[in-house]
Amino acid sequence: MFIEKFRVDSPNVTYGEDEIRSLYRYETTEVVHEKDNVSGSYHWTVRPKTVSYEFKTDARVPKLGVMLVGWGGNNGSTLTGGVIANKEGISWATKDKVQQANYFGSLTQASTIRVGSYNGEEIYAPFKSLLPMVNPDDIVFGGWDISDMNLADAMARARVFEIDLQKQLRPYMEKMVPLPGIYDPDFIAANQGSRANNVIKGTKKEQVQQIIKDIREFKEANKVDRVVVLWTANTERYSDVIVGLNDTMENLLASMDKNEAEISPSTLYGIACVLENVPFVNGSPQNTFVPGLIDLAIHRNTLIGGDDFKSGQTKMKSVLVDFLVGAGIKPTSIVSYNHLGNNDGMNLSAPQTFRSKEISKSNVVDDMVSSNGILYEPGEHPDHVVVIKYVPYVGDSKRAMDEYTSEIFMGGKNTIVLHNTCEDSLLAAPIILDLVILAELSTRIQLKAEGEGKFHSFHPVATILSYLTKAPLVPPGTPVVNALSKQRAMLENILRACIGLSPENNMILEYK
Ligand code: NAI
Ligand code: DG6
Repeated sequence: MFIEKFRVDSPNVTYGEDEIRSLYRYETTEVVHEKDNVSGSYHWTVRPKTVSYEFKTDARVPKLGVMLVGWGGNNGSTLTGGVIANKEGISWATKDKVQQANYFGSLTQASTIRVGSYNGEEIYAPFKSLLPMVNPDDIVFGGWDISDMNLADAMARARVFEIDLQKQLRPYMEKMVPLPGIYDPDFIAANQGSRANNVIKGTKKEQVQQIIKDIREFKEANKVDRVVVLWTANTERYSDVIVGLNDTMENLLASMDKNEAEISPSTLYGIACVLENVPFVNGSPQNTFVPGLIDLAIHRNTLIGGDDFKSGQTKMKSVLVDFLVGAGIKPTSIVSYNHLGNNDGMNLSAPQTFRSKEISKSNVVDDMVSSNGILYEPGEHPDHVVVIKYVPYVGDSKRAMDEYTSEIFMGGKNTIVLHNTCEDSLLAAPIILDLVILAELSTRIQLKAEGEGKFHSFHPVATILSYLTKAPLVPPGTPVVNALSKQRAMLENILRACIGLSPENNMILEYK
């Protein structure tokens, strides 16, 4: 059964006008490797541990502005048009039916959580009913692009939406024109040069100052309370991480002042946002978050998150490999091929930008492999190959083919083959929405563990967004979790804790 909303009735939870407070018992385990005093040998001990936490969530939902870097690209124009279509209640004719706008593919807008059972029936509520979240229909969009094409023409160039929908959206989008962007041809493919007719001139420091000015003016002009910036521009090559250049906050800022060549545009946008205390999310695979930028974000306690939207092929991988390894089956070879014909595919046809994507797509099974020492020797990995080809004719409709070969019982081999065809931007757009909505929400949550004097926000490196990214950015020294079900559970359970609900444990003991 589905319910629209609910309220928690508990002595541990208070719903105020401005904030929701909860007291929460965090049940965890402590693992120790200790010496036995009698035998002198070492053994592993696991101790259940309970830590009390207090959460407080600001319940006042701000008017949110979202500024996209790469606004005029396929993702940017698809997201903007999709939100307008939802807000305006637009429907359009396809050859099959009259289609209504929706937010399918968005975790916050179109998925549900189990809240309990009632008269023997499972009760589900919208994910977004857990805590007060921004309604995507109310978001004001803006942003930058190195191409000055207006959003209506950009939507036509993207060839993602049906023509009847495009015609209805055009009047809303033709006056939307991206601000000039920071362009550095050294960081993206040479084939993007002809697009770059809308660029910010000046030194790197002046470019950062311009981005800060743009954010302030956008905020003022649109009367928004908060802004989140998200990179959905071209994939860049990796930046070199060099001691003295970008390894610390001080060195990165000094290098910006000296106009050092090896600071990428995406890192410059990141610096601007962190200096302005605006959350910044990276939807592409490059190492925008060089150590100096992470350091700066930690010092200024500004949310950063990334990297690389997890939309199709990788999402399947982080489900399938988790299932296989969790079932005691040993994946030994994973071959992921895809071809696509959009501008992203053209940019990725250059070796340096492809390499960034290859890295983010390749590391996604590491945690699952290392979780099973029965199947894998220490350091052993499945063969894992990633191929991307540019085929202009297919446009945004990416074709992905995957072959998973595994060893099964008694030396048998099992090969699974997947073929997926889908418009890439229709997968990415709802993920962008989730990223900005959850990034904004997480800045309104504060917590303190027992013994901690003061409430504090989450760590500025937002692991809470991991479900949505291929290569989750984590604070230095923190484990990376790629398995999709664990990432979803982490996010849902943290939001449940904010309203005093225990994690969904699926035990259903009341019926056992
Ligand atoms: P796109 O090429 O259509 O759009 C990118 C836009 O960024 C272009 O309009 C370009 O002019 C602009 N741009 C490039 N450098 C810029 C800069 N420095 N400042 C401002 N604008 C700049 O690409 P698409 O399909 O929208 O994808 C965007 C990014 O998202 C790519 O890096 C892609 O790899 C990544 N991504 C996409 C996924 C998907 O499913 N569509 C999934 C995962 C990642
Ligand atoms: C070619 O792989 C283009 C890429 O931008 C991908 O479409 C994107 O990274 C999505 O990847 P995945 O593996 O999540 O489908």
